[in-house]
Amino acid sequence: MSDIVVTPLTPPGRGAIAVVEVRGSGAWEVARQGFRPRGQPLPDQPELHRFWLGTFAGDEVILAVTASQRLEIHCHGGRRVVQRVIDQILNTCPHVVIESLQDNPDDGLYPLLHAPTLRTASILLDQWQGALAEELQRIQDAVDTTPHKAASALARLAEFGERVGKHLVEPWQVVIAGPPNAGKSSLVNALVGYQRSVVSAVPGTTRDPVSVCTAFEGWPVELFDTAGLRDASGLEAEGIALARRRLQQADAIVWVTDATSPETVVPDPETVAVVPLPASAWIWVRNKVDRLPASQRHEPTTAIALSAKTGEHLGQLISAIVTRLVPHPPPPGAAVPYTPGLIERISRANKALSENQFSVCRQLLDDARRWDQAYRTTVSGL
Ligand SMILES: Nc1nc2c(ncn2[C@@H]2O[C@H](COP(=O)(O)OP(=O)(O)OP(=O)(O)O)[C@@H](O)[C@H]2O)c(=O)[nH]1
Ligand SMILES: [Mg+2]
Repeated sequence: MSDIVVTPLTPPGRGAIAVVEVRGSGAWEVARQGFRPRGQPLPDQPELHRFWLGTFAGDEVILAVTASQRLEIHCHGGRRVVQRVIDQILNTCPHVVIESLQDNPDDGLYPLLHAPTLRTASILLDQWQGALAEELQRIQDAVDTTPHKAASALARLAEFGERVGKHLVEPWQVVIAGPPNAGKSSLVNALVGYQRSVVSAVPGTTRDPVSVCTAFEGWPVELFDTAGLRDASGLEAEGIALARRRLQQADAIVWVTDATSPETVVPDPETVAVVPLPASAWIWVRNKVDRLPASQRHEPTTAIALSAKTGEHLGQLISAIVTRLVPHPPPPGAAVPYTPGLIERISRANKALSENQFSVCRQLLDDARRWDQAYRTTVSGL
């Protein structure tokens, strides 16, 4: 048996099912030696596009013939199961080449392997199908003929990179903050749909920032529940210091107040020492409106009146968060720079064009196109 290449096609430990590809002239022999079919024995020769249920290395798998000299083993997605499948292949044939997927953040394939939501994955697939390549080509042509059109298209592309491209893998950070006992932890739990944070009637319950990943309208978001902000000492003061640090890194802040409390605290950057954040990053929430009479529920303030307990108007908060994070979502099929390297080049090209440095701009766009091309070759090579 010879000439076998084994490639795990799915990123390690991320899916319920993993796919291990075996290709080469000895691939069918690997299947015949290691695979135990549920029913009839495997045929002597592979039959294209057929699949069989059975076991491989002790685990239940599906074996599929995808092309001549190419088959796939679909097994449980756990890392150990995949390793067992590979070990079993190595036991039957020591001259196997194991290929692994490139898995570092600057690699073109990395975002697609790690896309946390369908929406971000579909943006990446648009780029794979050439959305960014075509837009870069159009902009390059326009730099020479209609520079003002090139400038506006490039500015839009750079904005998509900064606003969206940076978060196709890494979630936005949204911090839930406010005075003690306002219902911050309850709100986090309501937003994610399960009891992630401890809730209690005692003010000062949450100490360390507690984070949880979720998605709003298909955009990946990491929510942080924080200690209630007030003058405190000891352990609570340490929790408050951590909360302030979190606030400074936030992409958006939800400031929760208790609508039934006589002293409603309006978000004040001075109070929480969040100097670098623009006012537009704040969303003010008046929680616990279920405890107010109907006439007082929607007093005219800029706050969103809601109830973490009943879920009333939670959707309004989600829409407000999404609008803060992605004010101009890219339409389906739009070009979006999708790796740190591409985002950086396109942002610099945009700056160069705005300063009439045409040759620098052209050079950077050329560079970005080469990068994008290399990425698409990697993906289609799979
Ligand atoms: N009626 C009502 N009670 C709520 C609501 N949200 C929270 N509570 C109650 O308010 C109390 C405090 O809730 P938490 O979610 O622990 O408040 P917190 O802001 O996280 O408090 P700390 O962590 O101590 O800062 C608990 O008794 C909750 O059950 C709400 O929308 N309606
Ligand atoms: Mg809490």
